[in-house]
Amino acid sequence: MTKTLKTMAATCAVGAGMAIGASAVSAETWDLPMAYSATNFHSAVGAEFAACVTTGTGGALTIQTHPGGSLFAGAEIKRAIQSGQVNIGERLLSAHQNENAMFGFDSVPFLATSFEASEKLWEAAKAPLTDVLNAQNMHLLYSVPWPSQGLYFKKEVNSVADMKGIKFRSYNNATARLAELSGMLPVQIEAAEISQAFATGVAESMVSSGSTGYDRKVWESLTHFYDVQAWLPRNYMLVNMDAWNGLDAATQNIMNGCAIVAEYAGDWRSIEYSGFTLNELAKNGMTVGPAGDKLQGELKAFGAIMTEEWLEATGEAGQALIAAYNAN
Ligand code: PCA
Repeated sequence: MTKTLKTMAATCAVGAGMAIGASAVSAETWDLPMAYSATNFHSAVGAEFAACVTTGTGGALTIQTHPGGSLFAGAEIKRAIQSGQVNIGERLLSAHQNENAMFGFDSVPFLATSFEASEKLWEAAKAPLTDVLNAQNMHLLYSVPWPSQGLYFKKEVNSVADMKGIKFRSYNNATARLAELSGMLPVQIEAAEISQAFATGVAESMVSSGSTGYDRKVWESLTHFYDVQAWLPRNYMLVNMDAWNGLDAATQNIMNGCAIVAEYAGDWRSIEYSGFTLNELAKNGMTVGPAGDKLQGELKAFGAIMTEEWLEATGEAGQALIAAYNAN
């Protein structure tokens, strides 16, 4: 090696060493709490999103997911993000409808009952919801719907009269209100805890997707799933606004790119998981099918009441959202 080459090689080595040293100093890890089991499709999409950001930033920003409520229970995740206890997290926002009724737009019974309608509703809701989230010091990255919501019981149910007095597991205000209107007794329980709640008899019914029934193996305690297609609630990937503003533009771009891919992949997984999980419920011995006309009609009437109540609670913002949805 000539002297010049030797010098160049040494310079490169020092340069590379400095670069590695510099990125090691600035490398950060963000913990990402999630409420649902690691095998759930939302959690799988979140893990892929995290890997995308980690790879995309060359490890300068590593995102570490914590599924199953292991870092923060579902009910605590939103506050943890807002307050900066964590920089990023995923949450079902309809559970926070008591803070702002707009968070419940995705849980109005029979407003949007298919994946297609849910997508249309989301297009109409995205701008106003982003405003609400920004005002709460959060940046929205992406949102993915759950499959449509059906009713689980441990007996055959043909009408609302059959539901009277049943202990019902709720996950937000809308589910609790539906229970109340049907004469059931609501008790709010996170998905991570429901297998135990059903096994011990704390709850004996719920409204949820086939996905959550499958994730929590509810056939061990429950027998019937009525695919009433009431609504498709959504999960949201949220970043603390100060943490977001602290990122350089290149990192923000990578995160936004990964978020677009995650939302797209999540939409498809939700559709696929829907059919797969309903089959699995049946394979494991549950009676799976549509509700009878009487029950479906009675539930629709509750939907009309709850739509009125939601419009009353949201006022002009809710009216504008529905108008935008209908115009899409
Ligand atoms: N599963 C979640 C929310 C909606 C759903 O399908 C749950 O039951 O908690």
